[in-house]
This record gives sequence, C-alpha cells and structure tokens, in this order.
Amino acid sequence: MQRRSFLKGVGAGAIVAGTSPSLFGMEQYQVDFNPKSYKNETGVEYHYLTCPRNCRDACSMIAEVKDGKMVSIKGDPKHPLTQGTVCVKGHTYAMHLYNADRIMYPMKRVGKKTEGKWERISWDQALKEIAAKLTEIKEKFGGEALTEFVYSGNEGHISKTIAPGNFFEKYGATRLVRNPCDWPRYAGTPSVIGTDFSKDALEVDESDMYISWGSNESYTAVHWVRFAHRVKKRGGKIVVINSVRVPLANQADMFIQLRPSSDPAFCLAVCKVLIEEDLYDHEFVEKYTMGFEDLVHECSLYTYGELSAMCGASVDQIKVFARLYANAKAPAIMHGDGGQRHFNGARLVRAVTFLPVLTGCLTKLGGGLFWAYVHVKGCFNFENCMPDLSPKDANGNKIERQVISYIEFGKGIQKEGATYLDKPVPVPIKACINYNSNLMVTAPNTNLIKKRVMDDDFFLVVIDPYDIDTCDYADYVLPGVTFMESEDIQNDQISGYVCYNAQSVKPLGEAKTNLEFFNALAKAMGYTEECFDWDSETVCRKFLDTEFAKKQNITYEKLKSVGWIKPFRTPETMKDQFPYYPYAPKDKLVFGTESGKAELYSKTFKDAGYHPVIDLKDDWDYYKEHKDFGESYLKKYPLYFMTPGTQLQDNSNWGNMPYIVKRVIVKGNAELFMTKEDMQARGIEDGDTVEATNEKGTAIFTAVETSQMKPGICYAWNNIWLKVTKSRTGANFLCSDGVSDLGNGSTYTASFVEVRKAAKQEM
Ligand SMILES: Nc1nc2c(c(=O)[nH]1)N[C@H]1C(S)=C(S)[C@@H](COP(=O)(O)OP(=O)(O)OC[C@H]3O[C@@H](n4cnc5c(=O)[nH]c(N)nc54)[C@H](O)[C@@H]3O)O[C@H]1N2
Ligand SMILES: Nc1nc2c(c(=O)[nH]1)N[C@H]1C(S)=C(S)[C@@H](COP(=O)(O)OP(=O)(O)OC[C@H]3O[C@@H](n4cnc5c(=O)[nH]c(N)nc54)[C@H](O)[C@@H]3O)O[C@H]1N2
Ligand code: SF4
Ligand SMILES: [Mo]
Repeated sequence: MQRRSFLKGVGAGAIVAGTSPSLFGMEQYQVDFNPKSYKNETGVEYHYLTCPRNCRDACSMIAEVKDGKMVSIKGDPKHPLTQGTVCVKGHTYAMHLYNADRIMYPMKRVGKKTEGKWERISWDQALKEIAAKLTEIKEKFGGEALTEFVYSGNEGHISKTIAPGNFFEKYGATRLVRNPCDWPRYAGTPSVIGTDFSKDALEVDESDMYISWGSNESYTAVHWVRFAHRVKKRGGKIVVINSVRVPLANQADMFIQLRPSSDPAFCLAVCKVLIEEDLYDHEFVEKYTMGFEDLVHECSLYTYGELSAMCGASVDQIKVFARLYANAKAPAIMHGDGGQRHFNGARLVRAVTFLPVLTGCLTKLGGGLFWAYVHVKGCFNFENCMPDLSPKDANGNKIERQVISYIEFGKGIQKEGATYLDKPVPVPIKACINYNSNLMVTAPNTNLIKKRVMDDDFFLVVIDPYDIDTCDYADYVLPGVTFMESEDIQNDQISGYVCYNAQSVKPLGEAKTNLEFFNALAKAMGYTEECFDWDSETVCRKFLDTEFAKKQNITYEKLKSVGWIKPFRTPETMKDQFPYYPYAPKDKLVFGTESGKAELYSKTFKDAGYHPVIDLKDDWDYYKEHKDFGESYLKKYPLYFMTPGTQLQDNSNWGNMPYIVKRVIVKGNAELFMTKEDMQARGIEDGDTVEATNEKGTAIFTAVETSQMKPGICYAWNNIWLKVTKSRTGANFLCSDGVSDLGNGSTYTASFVEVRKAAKQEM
C-alpha cells in the first residue's frame, strides 16, 4: 500500500487539519487498514505511535520504518488534536532513538559511585545478581526496604503501572506516592464541584473566551494554542493570567500579571465585582451552590485596593476582566499545572474554580474549567492485568505497607530519621529501582538525595534507554527502551482518547521493555505467577476487557488498526461515569460533593485549618509563619525562584540531544532569567556566571536579563541534565521538597534563593 493511499485509507471520514474537531467522539469509524500488510513495495512500514511524554497532547504519530530502521515520525493528520503536527521535540524522535548515549547492554559498576567505571555483563548475570541482592535485602530487612522511583518518562499504562506494579506488589515494596505534578488539583477542584475530572478540551471550540491561567501552552501543550487562535478567529478573546509574560501573553487581548501564588486574592476580587455589579447567574447560584452568603461576606471584608495590592493586578484590570468574563457566553479557563505547585496550591485551585460556578458557565458547552485530566477509565481494566499479589498476614489480610513520596523522596530514604509527611518511615530504604524517571534531575532537593544515594549500602538499579545522570549513582545500569520500541496503550490528558502505541522497531542492542524487564526480574526472584509470563499483546487485551469498551467496540484489533479511538461521549454513555456537567440537563444537575451542590463553603478546608471560603495566604506567608523559616529566611533569600518547563525538553527528556544541549546551555551552564533591577542590585550583568543559593544548596547558572517578570522573581528551566553543565548543578539543588496545603502536591514553584556573581566566570 502506498503511503498516500494508506493515509487516505485511515483518513476515511477524517477531519481536515485546521478545522474544528468534533466533540463527542463521532470520529470512531472502521477503516480498511490491516497492520500485517502494512508494508509498501519500497519496503516502508508504517506504525501508529502515541507520544508518551507527560504532555497533555499525547500526539498520535505515524512512524515510517525501513529495513527495521526508524526513518521519520510525523503527526497523524486525522487526529483531532494532533492535526498532523507534533512539537519541535516530537519531530526529532527518529534522531533521539539513535542518540549516541543509548545504553546497549547491562552494566555493572566496578569503581566507586560516580567514578564512572563499568563492566559489561550479560542480562543473565545482571538479573541473577540483582535478584540475589534483592532477596538478601528482603530476608534481612523486609520487602519495604525496596522502593521505586518513577514517574512520567513513559505514560503507557503497561510501562508505567502494570508491569512494575505486579513486581513491586509481589515483592512487598514500599509504595511510592507519585506526586510531582498536579496533586493540589485533586483536592482543590473537588472541594468545589466534587470531581477532579476535567471537561473535554474539544469543547473549547464552542467557547468565546480562552483564558490561559498559570499555564504556558506555547511550550507545554502546543496544541492548546490552536484552540486559542480559533476562539480569536470566531471573534472571541484571549486572556493570559500568569506571573511571567509567556509567549501567548503577546497575542492576548489582556495579560494579567499576578504575584506568584496570589491567585486567590485575584479570584476574590473578581467574585466581588461579579456580586457587586450583579453579574453572576442568580438561578444557578440559588439552585446549585451552597455557601454563597459566606462568599458575599468574604468579599465585603476587603477593598479592591487591598486585593489588588495582594495579587498585583490593578483594580482596573480586575474590573475589566470580571466584566468580560461575565459577559462571555462560554468562557474557558485553561488551567495549567505549574501555577498550582505552591504551598497554597489546593486553595489556589479551589479559588479559581469559583469563577465558572458563580457565572454558571460550567454547564455551558465550551465554558468552565479545563485541565489535564479527562475520564477514560471505564475503558481500562487494571484489575484484570494486576492480580492481587501483595503480601498477606496469617489471616489472609493484606499487609499495609509503608509509603514515601516522589516529592519527599530525599526525606523518605534517609538512613536515619526518614519521614513521609513529617511522620517516621519505620523501615529504612536500602534499595531502589529507577525507571521512566531521572531521580538526580527531576526530584527536588538533590543534595539530600545524593547524601543517601552515595552510601555504599544504598542499592540502586537504573533502567533507561540513555546514560542519564542517575546512572552515575547506580550499582547496575540496564538498557531500557524508548516507546518506539515498546507496545503500549495510554490515553491523552485533555480529551479522552484511548491511544495505541506500536512496537515500531525492535529494541536496540540488548534493551528490554519495562514489561520484559520486570517479568524477567520476577522470574529470577523465583516468582511463578502467571502474570509474569504475559507479553504486551496479552496485557493489552486484558486491559481493554471492560463492559464499557465492549459496548463501544473498542478492541485491541481496532485500536491497532486505527491508532486511537475516542469513546462516544453522550449523556447515555457518560452517565455512569460522569453524572454531572455538561452531560446532564441543567435541572438534573448534581455535583459530587457531600451536599450535592457546588460548595463555596468547604468543611474539608475548614477542618484542615484553612479558610472555608477563599484563603488569601500565599507562599510568602507560608515561609514567614513556618517555624523552620520565618521573616529572616525571606530576607536572606529574597528572590522567588520558579522552574517552568523549557520548550526544548519535556521534563528531562531530550536533555541529552546535542542540538538541544547547545540551546539550553549558555557558557557552560543552564540559564537563570532575572530582571534588570535584580541584576543591577547585585552587580550582575547579562552573561555573568552566577551562584544561586539557599539552605538546600548552591547551583551555578548563567544570568540572562529579561523583563518577563516583575522584580523579585527569577526563573530557571526545570530538569536540565546535570552532566551537560560544567558545574553539574541545576534547579533542583534549590527547589522546595515541601508538600502543598492539601492533596500532598509538589511545591517546586514555591522556592526562594539569593543570587550573586560567581568568583569564577565561565568564558
Ligand atoms: N515543553 C515542555 N512541555 C511540557 C513539559 C516540559 O517540561 N516541557 N512538562 C509536561 C508536564 S509533566 C507538565 S506537568 C506540564 C506543565 O505545564 P504548565 O502548567 O504549562 O507548565 P509550567 O511552565 O511549569 O507552568 C505554567 C505557568 O505557570 C506560571 N505560574 C507559576 N506560578 C503561578 C501563579 O501562582 N499564578 C499564575 N497565574 N501563574 C503562575 C508560570 O509562570 C508558568 O508560565 O507540561 C508538560 N509539557
Ligand atoms: N524544579 C522542578 N522540577 C520538576 C518540575 C518542575 O516544575 N520544577 N516538574 C515536575 C513534574 S510536573 C514532573 S511530571 C516530573 C517529570 O519527571 P520524571 O517523570 O521524573 O522524569 P522524566 O524527565 O520524564 O524522565 C523520564 C526518563 O524515562 C526514560 N524512559 C522513557 N521511556 C522509558 C521506558 O519505556 N522505559 C524506561 N525504563 N525508561 C524510559 C527517559 O529516557 C528519561 O530518562 O518532573 C518534575 N520536576
Ligand atoms: S511532547 Fe507533546 S506536543 Fe510534543 S510530540 Fe509529544 S505529545 Fe506531541
Ligand atoms: Mo508533570
């Protein structure tokens, strides 16, 4: 089959790139496409892939493979979100696959940690030795002495959850709470509307106002930008609410620059306008909310001037925005993750959720709040793939196991005094397997992690396709695959597609998929359960075995042949899963809160010690009031230090590619963006080598002057590899490893530093 006819074949009923996609999943269709005959006369094969980065877009891609080699990867033109284009990074996947630092075979450390002395060994030897060590650790200290470090390098459900999950359950390892990303959300939004599932982003094509809020979609979710442009094209408005002048702000009708973590004060001010100017939806508020009187009272306690001083938006801006918002038919707030990684993260998210409730636009198609978490769960059967293997007591009851978290990883693994949420971790961690993640780069408080990981009695195994920084601290480094070499199923984060990812090329060298690795390790441990024999096809089939998927004809064969399927989202199909907006008629609206209404007064927040309506405390207040910090801390480290994602990487992924290294590294180190005022006050010039310091450590950067922020704020890109810098330091030497108010979310964004010109200047 020719490529042209192949595309035509899969495109039957397709959406033309550039037009607005359809919302309710009507793009489900049969195509004459058989993967086995999927080779044309010039020997080119095509495969459906899904980008597995933790990026909302989860692009559907088509790989061209010739003679077993990846030739190119392109965006699937018929996918309603991808619309034929991947981001700048996605275009380089074929190159990334063959990057020079691929790990091709298992290696065993023969020198000291970080010395870089390795010996090539066989998989057989590696598995035997690792299994022997893990057996010894379990016998001596119990299963909880082992943990994992994982997050989002591969969002495929087999790679991230099923394969490792079965192994760690059987072993009885310490559980890892995987909380780096957006956990404040999971407490904040439900406290108002009773769900943590977002509306479907495709709805935004019905919206007349696009509000980018604490989000930098031009870099982090590039396909969202198209929604913004389409809103504009239809005569609607774009508003950007951010502490930093992000690229979209330059195309916006309005840019509102808030002090970091002060969004609740801004929201309260907007509520005040909506109430005082009678711009809220009376019927909606009366029928479907509780606590409105408390909100009215709260608004009366502050003047606009006071709220403006707290949040940094002018009174004028607050009023103009509130009126625009109230008069829009269906305004869409696109809420990012970076803007919630604060000590008041859950309170911040809660406050933002008030706006679509007061205006009632939550129930309108295209209106409301959108974030990176949509509902496709009914399609997936995790239980079927993850039998209950966890250790039991004499009565057959599951033994509760201790927990540590990603964000507090350093605190959780300390030899003495380890903690999780300030409580002791009773069984000291002796071993860790790092996969789909890069501990030494992506977790906060690098020095604390280093302190334990450097110990000889901390056994570390890394499986990764590349020679990541974490390898330097490992006992065994194992060759992992990229998603291009591994079959999996995942979902996108904003619209609810079920996405397939083919194994399009064979694993390079001796690389193993996570499924192959964890199954092989289980066998080496002597585990005999059937699940450790399953291959990826078996798991995929078991995974899709649900009533919901059957009803919707979502099968393995179909998924493989069309690449992605969107479950039909109609009031009927969604009612069991998502019983309220926007799928319910307004008169049957029920929120998943305790009261069944949208709660403007939260008992949960009150019981946790926070204001039950909108809480105005920000990160500065947190540090001022905390016993370990106080006012003097903020005097010593006066610069607010943010770490958003760069356009050129997705987390640490791509951070090893030579052409990207050339762009993220300036004069040998990563960039620190500072305002002219803050640089002048410290005698720093553009291009100077600088040291940023706080109580956690020091990181060396190259100063870059910018006017994107207000003075008092600086930022560095997150997750730059350490080994591509001269100083081998980076942002996470300085970032907060505290947890947010509720939801145990991360607080990376809520960090403070002082910066000075370094004694040694890089040329
Ligand atoms: N290119 C690229 N894409 C990525 C990633 C990446 O690293 N690089 N990472 C992926 C992952 S894992 C995630 S979680 C997402 C993150 O996606 P985003 O949420 O878009 O990511 P960030 O850039 O971290 O933060 C968003 C914005 O929040 C702003 N902000 C910070 N604090 C506040 C505040 O208090 N109030 C307001 N209003 N704004 C604030 C920052 O200035 C920043 O521009 O991106 C995903 N996509
Ligand atoms: N300072 C600061 N730090 C941050 C953030 C921040 O805003 N500021 N953001 C945080 C956020 S939101 C997130 S989500 C995390 C993300 O960071 P993590 O999820 O912890 O890690 P990634 O950078 O995505 O690293 C993924 C690794 O997995 C590997 N990998 C990819 N596919 C496979 C596979 O199939 N098998 C195996 N074995 N390995 C594979 C890749 O090669 C890569 O080395 O970073 C967090 N770190
Ligand atoms: S990183 Fe995001 S935008 Fe880029 S290819 Fe992957 S899913 Fe698409
Ligand atoms: Mo994330």
